[in-house]
Parts: sequence; C-alpha cells; structure tokens
Amino acid sequence: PAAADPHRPRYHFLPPANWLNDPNGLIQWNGEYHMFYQYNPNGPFHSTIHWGHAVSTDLVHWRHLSIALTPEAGTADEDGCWSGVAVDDNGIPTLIYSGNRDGEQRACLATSTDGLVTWQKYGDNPIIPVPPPDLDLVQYRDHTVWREDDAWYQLMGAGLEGQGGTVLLYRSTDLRHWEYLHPLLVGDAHRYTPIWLGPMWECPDFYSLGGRQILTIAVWDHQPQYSAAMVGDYRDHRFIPEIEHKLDYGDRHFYAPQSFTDAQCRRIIFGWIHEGRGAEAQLAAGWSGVMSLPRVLSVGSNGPVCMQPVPELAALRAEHTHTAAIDMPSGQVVVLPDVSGDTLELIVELVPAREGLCGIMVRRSPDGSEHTQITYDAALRQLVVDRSHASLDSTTDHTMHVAPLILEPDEPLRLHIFLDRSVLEVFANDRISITSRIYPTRADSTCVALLAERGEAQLVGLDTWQLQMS
Ligand code: DQQ
Repeated sequence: PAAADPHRPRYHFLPPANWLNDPNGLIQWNGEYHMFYQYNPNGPFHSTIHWGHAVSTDLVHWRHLSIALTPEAGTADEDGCWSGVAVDDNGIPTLIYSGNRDGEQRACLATSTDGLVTWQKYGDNPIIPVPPPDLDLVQYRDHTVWREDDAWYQLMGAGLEGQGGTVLLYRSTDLRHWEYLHPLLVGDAHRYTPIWLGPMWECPDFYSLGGRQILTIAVWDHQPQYSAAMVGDYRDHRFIPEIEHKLDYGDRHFYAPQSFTDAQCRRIIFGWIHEGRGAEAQLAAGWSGVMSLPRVLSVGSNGPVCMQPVPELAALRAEHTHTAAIDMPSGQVVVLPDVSGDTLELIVELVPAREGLCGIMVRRSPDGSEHTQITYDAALRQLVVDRSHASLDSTTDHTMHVAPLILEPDEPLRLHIFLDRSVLEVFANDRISITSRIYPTRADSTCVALLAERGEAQLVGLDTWQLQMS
C-alpha cells in the first residue's frame, strides 16, 4: 500500500514502511554520513521505539542498514530507545540516548566495533540513574554531548515544574560517569514574547557557529509544538541568549532537529517532518513521518539562525524549465502552462507591489478547487503558507503557517521551494523557512500558478526542475 500512496515522498528520506520521528546520532564517519532515527518497525505509529539507520556519501542518496538499537526486556531501555546522539570517543563510535522504561527516560550508552553497524549496550546502563534530586521536573530526556577542554559535557532536556523548559548540564571524563553541574539555562513559560518557550524542552542541540553560541530546543507541551533557536554567548558554563526565534515556521512539521559538523566544516541539520493527516490515514498508508532535507546552518547578519538546503540536492535535478519575466496583474491567478508536477524544485523571484501581496500556488487543480498558496504580504511583512484549500479532504491539516519577513527596500522576494508530493519545504530570502504537509485528493492537482493582489507584481524569473531520485 505504501508504494501506491500518492502522498508518499519520492526524494525525502523515510524508512521503507512504518513510523519515523526524530533524527538521531548524526555523524560523518570515514567519509560516510550516518543517520539514525526514531523508528517503530511494527507499525506507522509511535510505540516501542528502535533506532533505524541509514548511510550516505552525499546526504541525498541513502542506503538503509539494519536496526541499530532494539529495546531489551529487563534493561533500562525495555520500553524504547529514545533520542540521542553519536560521538567519536577517541576512535570508538559511541551513542548516548534515552532509555525508556515505565514512562521514565534515563541516559544510556552503546558502542560499536564494526563501523557503526552493530551496537553493544554498556553493561551499567543507565549511566545517569536518577535526575538531580532537588529539582521538580516536568519531563527529563534527550541529550547533546560535546568535548570541551579535557572533559565531556552533556545537556539533557527537561522542564522545571511551574517555571519552564530547561537544559541540565553534566560533565564527565569517560562518558560513563557523569557529574551534574547546574541548569545551563531556565526558560520562562509565563513569557510570550518574542516567542513562548513552553514548559519542557526536548532534543537540545548546542554548538558554536559564526562566532556565536546556538542552543536549539524542541518546545513540548504535552505534544510537539515547534523548534526554537537561541543565539547568544556561552561563558563560565552558562548560556546567555540574546535572540530567540522559531527555527522553522512550519511548527511541528520541523520538530526535534539535530545537527552535526561535517568534514567541510558545515553545520548540517535535519528535522522530523510530522504528518498533517490523522492516525487512521497514517495506518491506511502504512507509513508515517519524513526526514527533512539536509540544511546548512548559518547565523544571519542581524543575528538569527538561518537554514539553506545543501547544494548536493542539485543531484536530483532532471528536466528544467525557465519562465521569463512577466507582469502579474492585480487580482489574477496566472496558471503557468509549462510548469507542473508534484516533485519539483522551484526558484522564483518576485517583486510585490508596495503594500501588495504576491506569490505562487502549487498542487493546484485545473479548476482551482485545490491549491496551496505561498505568498508574501508586503503590508503585513509576512510570508504565509496557506493550506486552507490544500486538500478537499477536510480531515487533513489546513492551518496556516506564518513567518515574519522584512524585505529591504529593493529586495525582491526570493523563494526556493522543494515540493515532494505531500511535503513542502519553503526557503525565503536565505533567512526563513516554512516546512509543511499537504494532501491533495485529485490526481490533477499538479499545476503551478502565480498570483498578485492589491497591486501589480512582477515575476523576475522562475526556474523549475523536475526532481528525481537516480
Ligand atoms: N521523541 C523521542 C524523545 C523526544 C521526542 C521519543 C521528540 O526522546 O523527546 O521518540 O519528538
């Protein structure tokens, strides 16, 4: 059933069937990229989680390997091997992950001696048997681990009851014995601006980039909300954030991201793209969850964390179409006769009218009854992915995704869009992204159109590629 499903992505990574959530253990080893992920081999739903595993030499083509971690009865991970990371311990590949037992998560360790294929769990798991005793924690799990001076440091995600999300800092000399230091940072769940950081932080990630220190977290409030980035300084083992923003404005469609540094010194990030259709539809499809495209992280000129699709994705490009400049009259939808498909890369440059709105429609049916709109509103200074007509199936997610975007006076709107059937990844002006899911019901919902409102807009140019996995 999975292969016949018209919503199943063609070039995004996902397991052959069943459930995927968070990216885990991202590492480049002997030139190969390894991706582990939260995986339920027994159905398209979150249950007893294993670690799936795949390798790639180019971040685009992945080869599935056997399951890396399996929950083991009578041990600290008997109910699941939850999220974690991979580190190079002096030549020994080592995983630190959350063992799930009786609804509680504890740090566990595993190592490999055959090039990351099979993993031996440490005999004394869990390596951190209890959370710090004097803290009243909402939840407590997930790890990021790094080397600093002569020691290993680790952050665990958590939440302080009545206060907010936090990350707890630990230190170790051997990765197996950990000393708790203090919270690196405590968020305030009662503060709503610039963004709400919620009661609990999952999947922390902590690294320096462009001379700044970055903390990314997944904001959890009984369920996944969104990923947030904080940019600031790391001094005396404390983190002082200066800037906070959503990492991707598709909210739960870019959740629990993890990043790593590759041999080219690029910081590369993947996120879990949550479904936007109900559990029943996921069961019928036989699969659930998609990995985002790999993105390169950078710190923007005025401070925020930016993500761009990796250049290697050009390997997917097949047939190319160029659409030359045209004027887009106000109040009209201009259907492009030469451009259509459901697995596309689009690079489009548009100039909105002052205070006007302009954009592009994808997955549009010829009669317009289905379409997804990606528009920029110059008056509101917002980029919007409008899914209100994305599908005639009313059980699918139709909410709007809105991102703030302030264009400089002479700056055109530049959209870089990856469409992969039900997956939509939109990058705008090299500084914001919106990841989304759409489930058109009609086989002919493959048209692309331009639109302008409240004044004439200009198409500067559009390049389209059909994308294909070779
Ligand atoms: N997913 C994992 C947890 C993590 C959550 C469980 C985030 O370790 O907190 O599958 O999506």
